[in-house]
Formats: sequence, structure tokens, C-alpha cells
Amino acid sequence: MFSGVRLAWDEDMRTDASSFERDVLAGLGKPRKALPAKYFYDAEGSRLFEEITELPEYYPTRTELSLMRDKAAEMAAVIPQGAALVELGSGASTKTRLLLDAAPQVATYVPIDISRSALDEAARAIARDYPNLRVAPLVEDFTKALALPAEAKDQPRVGFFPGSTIGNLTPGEVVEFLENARRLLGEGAEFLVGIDLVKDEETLVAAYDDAQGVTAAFNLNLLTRINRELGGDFDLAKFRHKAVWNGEASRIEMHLESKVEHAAHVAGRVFRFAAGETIHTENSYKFTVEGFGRLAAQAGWKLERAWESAAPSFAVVLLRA
Ligand code: AVJ
Repeated sequence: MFSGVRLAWDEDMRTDASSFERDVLAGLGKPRKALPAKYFYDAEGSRLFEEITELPEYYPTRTELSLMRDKAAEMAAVIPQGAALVELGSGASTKTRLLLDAAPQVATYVPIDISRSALDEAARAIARDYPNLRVAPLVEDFTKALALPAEAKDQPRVGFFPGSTIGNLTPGEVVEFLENARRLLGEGAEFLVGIDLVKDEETLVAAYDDAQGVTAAFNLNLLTRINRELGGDFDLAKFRHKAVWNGEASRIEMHLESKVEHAAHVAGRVFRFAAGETIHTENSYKFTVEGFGRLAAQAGWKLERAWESAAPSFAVVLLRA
């Protein structure tokens, strides 16, 4: 399944070598070659993603931030007194701070992340800056977490999942993820989710194919990682970055396209490429608020409210269990 995107890389999230190898060999062995997007985020990939968020074409990060800045008071107003704010996959906590600053009624902050060191650091920084807040971090894969810490047991729960990270999931995985979140947060809980919205193709493609080539470097870095960690011999000069809008599936697809017919080797196996053949490396789904509401409903959530930015559009939606 899905593993959350993270903003900082560290030792304890170094990918289990054998599952990386297994996933890469399986993905390259498919008739339509594909690699899981979660493997983008080695140290260099995490650095490149940070750089992407600063690009003029890559609007989602800054749009969500300014939406949250503008609407923080309204979002805070839906959070009950004494609530536990549960962040799924806590990254850089800039967006969390916007909420906490506007919502002093939050009693407990529960960041959930699979990386203990990233979690400890985030928890320590928040605890220092919000002395009245109880911070109860949970080291767990947030897609699999089954129970909240005791500190958050008897409080109203508000989930928080910003960044359109949910866009990396297929619709079926979105429903599964939202079902798990509902089970974790419980009856009556609220859930604030950041989603990128469908818009004109030109804006969408530019966001994933920037003029400076940072997204191309991010995409190609996956081959560098395979070369280094799995003894691959990919020649990066034989591939080009491609970002295409798949309107039918409502997603941006990233691919690595082979410019020429050639072969590459990974872990002693040979993989042949035709000229023009691609490796599908990422899906970034774009939603409508109504469409997302239908997915949420399938998972037992009711879409109560949506805050939408001006163009290029991005939304933070409020779900209720
Ligand atoms: C981190 C999944 C939200 O899909 O926009 C950015 C990742 N890929 N540019 C996105 C990404 C290429 C990003 N998410």
C-alpha cells in the first residue's frame, strides 16, 4: 500500500533494501514498466522535492499555505474545545502551526510518523513553542495505525492530512485510507484533508514539468538511486522526463521515457527498452470537491465543508465521521 511522503530524510527511514529490490524488479518486469513513487524520497530526492515546492510553476504547496493562512480562523472555529489534533505523516509542521496558532483550544497534538527521529524533532519543536499543548507522538505507519495514544483517548479528535499527499493514491486506495483513518479517529471525528483540484491542463503539466528541470531531476534521481543501491547500470542520458495529464483518470502521470532502444541491468537482471517506451513513476490525482466527497462517503465520512483557494485552485475539506 501507500507510504506517506516525507519532507526530511534520515537514517531510520532508509528503505529496507530487500523490499526496494523486490519492488523495482517486479515493476520493471511488468509489460508496462512502473515504479512506486514512494522510492523518490532518498536524501537527494527529498532535497529535490523541497526545491520543487519553491518553483514558480509548482503551485500546490504555496497555494495550500496561503489558503490556510487566509482561512485559519474559520478552520480553527470547527475544532472543539479540548480536541486532540492528529496529524497523519507529520512533515515540516508549518501548516500545523498555522492551525495551532488559530486554535488555542487544541489540548493535545498527536503527530504520527514512521520515522522516530523526524517525529522526535517535530514533537520537540512544537512542545517548545506551544507550552500549553500536550504533545503525544506516535511512531507508526499512519496507514496502519490502530489506536491513538492514551493521552488522546477521551478527547474529540480532529485528523489533519495536508499537502495533497492523498493525490498519490488510486481512488480505491483513497477509500481504503479514509476507512482506516475513520477507524483510528473514531465516531464523530473531524478530518481536515488538503486536496489539489482539477484545473486547466497547461497549469497542471507545467507544475510537473518545470522550466528549470528540477522535476525532471527528481524523476531521474530514481534511476540514480537504483544504480547506487541495487547495482543498476541505467544510463540517465538515455531517458527523458515526461509529465502528462490523463483526463480520463483525472491524474498527472510522470514517466521516464527511453529515447532509444537499449537494455539496462539491475541486480543481475536485464530489462529491455524500446525507443519511446516509458517507466511510469508517479500518479498525482486531481479532484473536484464533489468527487472527493463521493470517495469520502464510500469510506463513511460526510463532506461538511470545503475551503477553496483562488486559481490555481486547491482545497482543504472538512470531513465528519
Ligand atoms: C508530494 C505527492 C503532493 O504529487 O504534487 C511533486 C509529489 N511529484 N512533483 C505531488 C510531486 C512531482 C507531490 N506530492
